[in-house]
Amino acid sequence: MLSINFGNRSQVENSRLAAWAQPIVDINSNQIVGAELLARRIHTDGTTLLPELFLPNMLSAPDRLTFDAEMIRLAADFLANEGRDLPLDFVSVNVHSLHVASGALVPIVRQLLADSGADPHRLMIEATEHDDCPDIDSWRSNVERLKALGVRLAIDDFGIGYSNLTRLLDAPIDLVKIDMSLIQRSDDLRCRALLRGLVEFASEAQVGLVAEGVETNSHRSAAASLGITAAQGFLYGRPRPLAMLPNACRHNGGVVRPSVSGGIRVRSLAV
Ligand code: G
Ligand code: MN
Repeated sequence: MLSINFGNRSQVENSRLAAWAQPIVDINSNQIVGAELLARRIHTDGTTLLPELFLPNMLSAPDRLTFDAEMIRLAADFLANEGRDLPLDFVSVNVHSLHVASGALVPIVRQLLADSGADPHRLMIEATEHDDCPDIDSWRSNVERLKALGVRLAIDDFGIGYSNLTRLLDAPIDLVKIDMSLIQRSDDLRCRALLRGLVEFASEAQVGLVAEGVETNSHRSAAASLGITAAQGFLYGRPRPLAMLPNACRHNGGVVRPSVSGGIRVRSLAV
């Protein structure tokens, strides 16, 4: 049985970083097409600590950069080893937008790709919209430098926080992940109109879209009827230890059975 809590400071000190993964599925076939890695810390006593505990302590830029690099290393190592032959289009990892805009991630990603031998195209960098990113010119040029390494770029949590339309327009983004707050109110006519515009933009700009926070069949069908082709959320599966992802991709040909109680069942997927 997985035991999870928010822990305390001394638990964080006696713990190691681990990656968990949440599937991203094709909204029509329910096939797993990608996975987002999410940070956890595993205490020496086996308890899993959630990022709400350890991430807020780490918002200063150098610590956060090291943290982002460690998560990218876990993703790259997975892609080069257990994930090498899985039919996954990408594995994504969250980074602070400021580290994209500053260029600080470029040498790190280059080095981690070289160290691991991972296929760069299968690594998706998610720049979160929780963080301000005031300098559009350096955003564009450093997104281009990252893309020159062969990796793909996603905008995460689009629609909340510091979402900035010029960031979409000015840089060669591959994927937009639409924040769950928009997906979960997509029966609201004005919200649907906004999402229709985003779908039209994505088709014109050849950018992929993921509906985040799909928890119910009505979230799923609203997103599908708008033309959003990929989804992520509790309907398909909660985050699970990364070691369980290969089984999830192989089980039933990688087709997830949507379930309001959580999609993938832990017990059927022994680590
Ligand atoms: O900001 P980002 O989109 O990277 O956050 C992913 C977070 O969203 C994870 O902590 C994950 O557990 C959570 N999450 C994923 N799917 C759902 C969902 O369907 N509903 C809710 N409420 N949270 C979700
Ligand atoms: Mn994310």
